[in-house]
Order: sequence, then C-alpha cells, then structure tokens
Amino acid sequence: MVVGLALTACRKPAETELNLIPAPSRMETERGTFTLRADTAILTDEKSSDTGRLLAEMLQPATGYSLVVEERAEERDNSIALQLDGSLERLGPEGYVLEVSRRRVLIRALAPAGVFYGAQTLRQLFPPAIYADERQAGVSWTAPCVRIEDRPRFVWRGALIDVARHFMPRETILKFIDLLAVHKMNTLQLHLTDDQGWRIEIKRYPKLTEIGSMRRETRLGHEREARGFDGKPHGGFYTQEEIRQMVDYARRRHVNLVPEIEMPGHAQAAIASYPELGNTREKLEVSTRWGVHKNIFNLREETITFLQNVLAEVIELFPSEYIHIGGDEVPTDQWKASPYAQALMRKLGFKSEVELHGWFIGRMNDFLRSRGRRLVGWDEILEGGAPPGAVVMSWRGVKGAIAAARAGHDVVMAPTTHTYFDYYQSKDPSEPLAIGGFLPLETVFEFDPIPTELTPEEARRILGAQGQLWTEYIPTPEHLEYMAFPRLVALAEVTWTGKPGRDYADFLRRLRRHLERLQMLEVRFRPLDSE
Ligand code: TNX
Repeated sequence: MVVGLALTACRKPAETELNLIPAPSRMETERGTFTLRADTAILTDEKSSDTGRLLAEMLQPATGYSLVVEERAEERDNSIALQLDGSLERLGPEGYVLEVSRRRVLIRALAPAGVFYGAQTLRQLFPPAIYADERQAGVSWTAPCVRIEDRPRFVWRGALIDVARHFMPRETILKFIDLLAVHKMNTLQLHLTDDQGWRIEIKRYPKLTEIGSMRRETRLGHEREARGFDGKPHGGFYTQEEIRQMVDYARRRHVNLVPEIEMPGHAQAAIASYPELGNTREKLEVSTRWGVHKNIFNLREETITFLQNVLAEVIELFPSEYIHIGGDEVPTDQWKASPYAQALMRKLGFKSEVELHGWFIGRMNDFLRSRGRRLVGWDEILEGGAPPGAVVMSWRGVKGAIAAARAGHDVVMAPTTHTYFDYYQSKDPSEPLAIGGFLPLETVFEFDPIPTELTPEEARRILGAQGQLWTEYIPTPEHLEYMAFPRLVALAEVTWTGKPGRDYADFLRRLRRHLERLQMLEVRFRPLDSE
C-alpha cells in the first residue's frame, strides 16, 4: 500500500487523467506537483491585475485562503504569476501558455483574455473541490506539473438564454456567466423580447415593461395538447441598472453579452404595450401561448423611429459590437392586409412582402452601423437580401450558413440539429416535457461548425457556434441547468478544441470527472445515461 502510494506520487500523470475540459491544444505532463498554500502569492503585471484579483476571489471560498495579489513584484517561488507576453502572437488574443512546476505557476498570454483562460485551466488542475463555495477541510490543493499551450478554434463560443418566454432572475444569469467562463465560452446572447414578454427597461417607453413584462397566464403542458392555462400571472424584467451590473460581471469574465431585441416578428408584447406599433386595431394582450404569432410591427416611419430609439438605449447599455435584432419567423399576413404596407411596397418597387422584410432589416442595419455596431439576425434575414456587414445566425440547418458565407457574411452556427438545447436529451419517457426534437450529448459532441461544402476561404466566415436555451418549456433556473448541462460542455469542447482527434469515449471519461466540478458548482445537470 505504502509502495503503491509512493509510485503514484512519482509517476507522470497521463494527459487524459488531468480531465481538462475543453481539452487544450497541446500539453506535456511532468513529474511532481505544485501546492497552493495560504501564503502563495499571485503576481501580476498591470494589465493582468484584474484577472489576478478575480483568480484570488475564485480560489478563496473552497481553500479559505485570501491570497495576496501583488502588481509588478519580483518573481519568486510559491507564486502564481500572470503576465502579458507580446511574443505569443501565434496563440492569438485568447490563447495562453500555462506552466506548472513544483515551485511555481506561470501563465503567459498575448492579451488579458488569454491570461483569464490560463487561470481557468489552472483551476481545473486542482481537485474538483476547488469549485466549492464553502471551505473544504482536509483537501490538499495540489496541481500536477504540466506545460500547456492552448488556443481556441473559434472566436464565438456561445449560448443563448431566452428570458422572454420564462424570465430568469439576475442571479441565474450571473451563475450562468460563471459557468460559461469555466468552460472558456465567451458569448451569452440574451433573448430579451418576444410575444410573451418584454424584459428590459427602456426609459423612453416605460409601458414596454409596465405592460409588456407581464402576461396574464401561461399554457399548461405542450401547446399542441391545448390543455388550458395555469391562471397565474408571469413576468419580470431587468432594470437598466441591473443590466449594467450583468454586463460588468460578464466583462470581468471575458463573456460578451449580446442583446437580442426581436423585430419585426415576435413582437406581441411590444404591440400590447404600444398598440400604434401594430398593423391592426385589435386590442392585444401579452401572449399566453407558444408558437409563431401573426402580430408583427407595422412599417410606419414612427415605428422605425420607435425601434431605433429602443436600440439606442440598448447600445448604451451593452458594449457588444454585435446587436441581435431577431428577424426570424415573420408571417407577413398583416403586411399583405395593410394598405400602408402595400402602398410602401409599391412605392419601393417591391414585388413581395419578403422584400419589405429585407428593407426593414436594412433600416436597422443602417442605424446600427451609424453607431459603430454590427447587426446580427437569424437566417431569415437572407431572404430579403441581408445587408452588407450583417452577421447571420444559421438555425434552420446549415443551408443559410453556406449561402451567407458565400455571400461574404460572417456566420454563427446555431442549427437545430446540433445546438437546440430545448430539445429532448434522451428517449427516456421520464424526461421532463420539452418542445420536441432529439439532441443527445453525443450529437452535440460530433458537431463540426464548419459545413463541409465550404472552401477554406469561405470557412473563415464561420465565427463559431452557439447553444440555444429557448424557454417555452423551461420554466425554472433548475430546469435551465438540466437542459444546458452537460450538453453545453460538449459544445465548449467543439468550439474551443475543435477538430483534431475528437474521441467521444475520451470526452466521456473526462466528463465524468468534470461532473464532480459541476457538482461542486451546484449545477443541476442531467446525469449521464450509464449512471
Ligand atoms: C424557433 S430559433 C424560434 C424560437 C423558438 C424555438 C423553439 C428561432 C430563431 N425562432 O422562437 O423558441 O424555435 O425551439
């Protein structure tokens, strides 16, 4: 027994035993371990000091250590050094080199994001209990000696949370941001408006939240079962102050929050708040049902101005270069029936309503560009001719992605086949009610965001991929985590590690250990099938 222990202590750990997720691009293990102690110092340069403080904050709860963070101190043993290194151009702004030796840890990167990701890998090298939010007695905080060189395959490694169908409290979003960062994901799209709710305070138009943030009741069971309603009001919204806090929290963790304001469809909550935005005189309520709705914005100049004023406030709050305007699922029946829309169509020389959709998106694109931002829209924006510079989010398979990349648009892959985390994870009849579909973990893992049809030149247009958490049938934060994990872990590996040598069995082995980390983080993930 004693001999066995001594042997393990000297043996070099096999790379897979480190259970890093996402797997790094290159890693060499060495003998020995580094031990974190109460007097270990975090040494930073000026630009890494914020990450240094954040790392100290992250290590504090489980270890009970309040590690000192020193800026521009002499190198020394028993330290974790974080440094920018201009010679690491080859690793890009998010790559890093992490060296763990017996005496110290050194993380170097071209830019602060890389330092941050190096720190995330370091956390994973410690025992899973490092992620606990209270002091863990009797754990020795050792990390194996290793040299890692790492960089992501894609720049857009994202998730979407639909807070419109079911509002999620701010704490849920903050926890989710933490979890994205653990997995080296860097984008969170907040789907802030839809037929069933408006979730962001707009100072100029207070009724959007006074009226639009509450619905009378919610469908019971699946929409198609037509089982009636729960009779309970549902709602909520984020104040501008709360949005600022979320943006700030995300920024420190290198997560970009992308706001989505849906237009011209999925607009019923807004029209219920300001009926003059609609095409009919019908008195609408915030929708209580799921599915595609016919109530879309009208095309009057006053409405365009209203929506641009909304976007102006959104831009003030979100520093994101990318602003999502939806653009999906727009039944044009009401434009067909509207004398105003028909007159506009004739005036512009259009033959069909889909051109009006293109014109509308173009107006929003001009506005966003004039403010130095880029429009993102679902792949329907291609149908009316997506404006130059617009980013296309391809959800109905990959056809939109191929067409968009060929037309010179940047593309984010979000196909239902591989990234719809509102779909069932298994065929087990005890799975909680979901919208439909079937997306098991392995299918997510096997996803290649680059459609095989693209040339290498065209493939450069693929920014990355994003997992969607539409919440029609996801009413609570617990359920959100159940749908997101572990599928989001697989997507993290897809978007960070990418193609070479992707072996599902190896992923599963690492994932088993990784789930211990998620347990410590109190993530209510779906257990693996074999367990
Ligand atoms: C389609 S994806 C939608 C959403 C729904 C989702 C449900 C997209 C751009 N539109 O409004 O929530 O399906 O899976």
